[in-house]
Amino acid sequence: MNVQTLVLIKPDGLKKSLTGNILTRLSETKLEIVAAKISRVSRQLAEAHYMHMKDKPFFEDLIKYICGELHQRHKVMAMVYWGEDAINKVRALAGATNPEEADSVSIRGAYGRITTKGVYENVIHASRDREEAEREIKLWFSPDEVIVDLYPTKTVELKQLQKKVWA
Ligand code: 3AN
Repeated sequence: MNVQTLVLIKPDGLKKSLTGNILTRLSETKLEIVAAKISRVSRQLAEAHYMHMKDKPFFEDLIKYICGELHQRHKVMAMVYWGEDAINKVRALAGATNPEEADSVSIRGAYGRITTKGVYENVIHASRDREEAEREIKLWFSPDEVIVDLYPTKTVELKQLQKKVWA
């Protein structure tokens, strides 16, 4: 059965020019990329993404990390991978949360580190389960940015919408 999962290449991955390596590793899964973009990460988006971590002592560092404040790269690469068993396949390739404990050939094991301040710089995010994937995909992408219909949508009429277009 096809499922979808959110993948983020975090600011450390972008700063270390690991995008190509990570995408190559992810291509081993033979999953399809159905959405992709480079995204600025506002504090609001970061807090919503990591809302389940808000009571952790490292929450503030985690927010600074994903917002790019630790790497002077205020962006992430966000993607939706889609296909058979996508969540488990991507999580297996990503490796354990703690990069020191991650299998050394996993993405986090190969490229992640723990800083002297104790921040896990683990290069990549991958949704944990189907509920988390749905919440996260809806947070990072609008329906028209995804090329397959993943979740039900509705059409709303927006009046006086201001939108930037090419001049
Ligand atoms: P995962 O990203 O593997 O699903 P979560 O959801 O438990 O793991 O944690 C979210 C993020 O919080 C991790 N990717 C990592 O950046 C950070 N994190 C988790 N546990 C710790 C920890 N003990 N110390 C520092 N950072 C952590």
